[in-house]
Amino acid sequence: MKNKLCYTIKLTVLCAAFCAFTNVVLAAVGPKTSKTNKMEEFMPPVPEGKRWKLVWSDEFNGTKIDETKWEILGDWKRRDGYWVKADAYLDGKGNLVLRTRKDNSRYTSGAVRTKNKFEYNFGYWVCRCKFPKQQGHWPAFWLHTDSVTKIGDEGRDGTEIDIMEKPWLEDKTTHNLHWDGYGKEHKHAGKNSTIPGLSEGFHTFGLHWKPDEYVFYVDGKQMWRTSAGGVSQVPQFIKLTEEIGTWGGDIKKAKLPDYFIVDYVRVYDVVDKPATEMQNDKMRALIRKATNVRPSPRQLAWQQGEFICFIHFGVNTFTAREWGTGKEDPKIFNPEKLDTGQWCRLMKAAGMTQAILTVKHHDGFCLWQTRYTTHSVASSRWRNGTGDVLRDLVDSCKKYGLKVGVYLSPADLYQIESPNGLYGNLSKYSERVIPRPVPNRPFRDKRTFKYLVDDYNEYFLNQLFELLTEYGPIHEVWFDGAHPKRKGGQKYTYAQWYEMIRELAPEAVIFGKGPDVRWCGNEAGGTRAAEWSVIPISAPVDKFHWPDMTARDLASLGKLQECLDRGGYLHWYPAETDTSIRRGWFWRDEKQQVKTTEHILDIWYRTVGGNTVLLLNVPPNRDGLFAERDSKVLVEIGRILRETFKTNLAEGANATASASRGPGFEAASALDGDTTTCWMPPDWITQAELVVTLDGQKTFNRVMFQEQIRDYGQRIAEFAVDAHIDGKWQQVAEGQTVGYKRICRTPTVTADMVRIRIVQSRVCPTISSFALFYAPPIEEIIDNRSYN
Ligand code: FUL
Repeated sequence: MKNKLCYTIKLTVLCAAFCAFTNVVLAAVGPKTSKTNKMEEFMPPVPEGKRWKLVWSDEFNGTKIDETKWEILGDWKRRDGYWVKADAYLDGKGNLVLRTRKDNSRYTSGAVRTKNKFEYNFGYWVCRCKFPKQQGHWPAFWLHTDSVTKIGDEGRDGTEIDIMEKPWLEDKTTHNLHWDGYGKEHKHAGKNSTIPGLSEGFHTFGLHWKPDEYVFYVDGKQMWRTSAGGVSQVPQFIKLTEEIGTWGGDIKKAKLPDYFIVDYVRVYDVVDKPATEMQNDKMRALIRKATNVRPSPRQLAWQQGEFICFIHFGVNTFTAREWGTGKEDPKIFNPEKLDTGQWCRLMKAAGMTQAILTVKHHDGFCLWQTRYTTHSVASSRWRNGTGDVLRDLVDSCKKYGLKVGVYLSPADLYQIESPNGLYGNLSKYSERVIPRPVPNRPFRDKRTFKYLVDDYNEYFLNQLFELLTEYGPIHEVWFDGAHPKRKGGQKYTYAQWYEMIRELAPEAVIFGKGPDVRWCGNEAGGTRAAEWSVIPISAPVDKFHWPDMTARDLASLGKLQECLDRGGYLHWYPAETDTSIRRGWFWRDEKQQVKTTEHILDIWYRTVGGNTVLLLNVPPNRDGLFAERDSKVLVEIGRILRETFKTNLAEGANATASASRGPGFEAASALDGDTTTCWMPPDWITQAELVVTLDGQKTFNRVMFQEQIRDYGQRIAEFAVDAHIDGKWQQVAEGQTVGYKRICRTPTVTADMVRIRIVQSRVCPTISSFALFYAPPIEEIIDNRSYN
């Protein structure tokens, strides 16, 4: 099916906050119709130690389509008919009806989709439905995403996945995949299946979407396995549609109205079985091992920073490029009004705690007064070559109480492209002293290092020495893995870099290509439902190469065991999520898209409230200032976050628990304001409840809690939050991991008690802090732009 229509995206912030990507679902699932209950539901096989977990569903109970889940499409032309909102409705008996009818001279039908409301990748997607009886139109259950139109990388960056289409009246259906757009590059794969009895009664159509394969099922029977298109890796939304067109026959011959009836749509994901189901010694030993992995003090301090500012600045700012060439004339760098004080005031206003500056991006231009190349601020017109952006920034950061980090790109196009460039120049490795002395530029720090290195690694280490001894303390060193170009088989002597960083900047975490902080895996601000900080690595820390880790499941017990079985290790490796406030990392012009306050806040909740640190890039403009639109967003998010988190509504509350391991670990420890103390049940009580009795009725929509990771590691694997409303418990949120911090966005409710139900944990859970907040509503926005 080809969908060439373009829609305006209506992004309802509150709705997105409750539904999209978060793990928050409302508990109020009404009674199921008896026809559904009688069905023994088929689920595809999963590996040992795993089970299916329902992550999203609609049973279509009630009388009105749930618009927090579905967008009803219409009214507009579609193929040979029209999609009309009135043709999509619930029948009050537990079914969605998509009706096809004649309306004067035109033919109309119904269609719904979950775009911006539920988008997900992988898992088991199933719909139970009954077919229309007439020709000229056909029903479809399919998955879609805008990026189907992206050319290149086949369907990995988005595939139209038609789980079911039935353009025939006979007992036949078709499954199809479309990728690389709908134009010249369009690619397709498909399979028809004949199934006796298909046209009568209800049938289920399922897709098991795995990272490397699609498996299509009808009534639990496997119909087609394929990895055509390379398998989509991106989140996609659901569509249920009725299509009017000649592929389905002649609509003029149809007796209308005709009905496509859908009993339910359910989406499941694979999760670990609860540890209680795996009592064996091996599993317990694994779980013990995993919870014994703890953060280092520098990792913990970094995590507590929560919200960091990334600052992409350099020659690209003046050329409007994302990646430079290395051939830029340094004279173009001239940010005449550069004011790092302004940057810092805005970072503070936003609630950020640290700044990370691209002191050298891939183009090789250096923003500090380095001794080791002239391709730097020293050759620019800015302050007649005497300026030093990093110096200004560290001075301002000191004044405003912000920490500093440096992004030093290992890739270096200037050193690649220049005739005497050091990168990949095939120089011999020999013992050299770092830092190499330079006439008239003495170092105050007299420490030296001896390393066996080639020219480029010496250059890199010399620069690290300058950065870490003359601008410190440096709290993060950011190593990017990108390579715009390679030359001479250049290798990086990472082990020496790390050793020198540890010696010169013991508080600094090493990001990315390094042992302390992992890249979350995307640049759009997304986080995993299960964001574990204990990660399996295939070699010891000092031998491991730190590849990008982008899989959805990095660290389930299954993954940990798999790695250990192959002789691997477990390592505390928490995630940092980098994203840019603008479309692109560098400032380009004032036409460049700036994300909205609502969008940044949404990302903030997912990242800071989802066990990662948020690294939000704010690129200065050619004047050397944060631009006006970016500044407004920073001030706004800071204001809203302060307003939201100023009053903890669990102040004065009491706590009890279903179990606790004794003195010092009682429920009250979760409320004492000290994150080093915690509530903790005895070992192997993996399911437990913490009940917080509030000081009266409180109205809230944010539930925040933390694990005591410093001493006990990360343990909670699945939880739910209930609110006691009008004398009854009602579930308001659920999720998987907690780790350093989880913030659940819930509907606004008034309750006198709140309960955290730990459904699954490693050894036993810990909760070191619990708080409730009320976030004032943000106006609905209409946003029809696409993001990075
Ligand atoms: C990427 C780089 O190539 C981009 O230019 C940017 O610096 C981003 C944060 O990391 O890998």
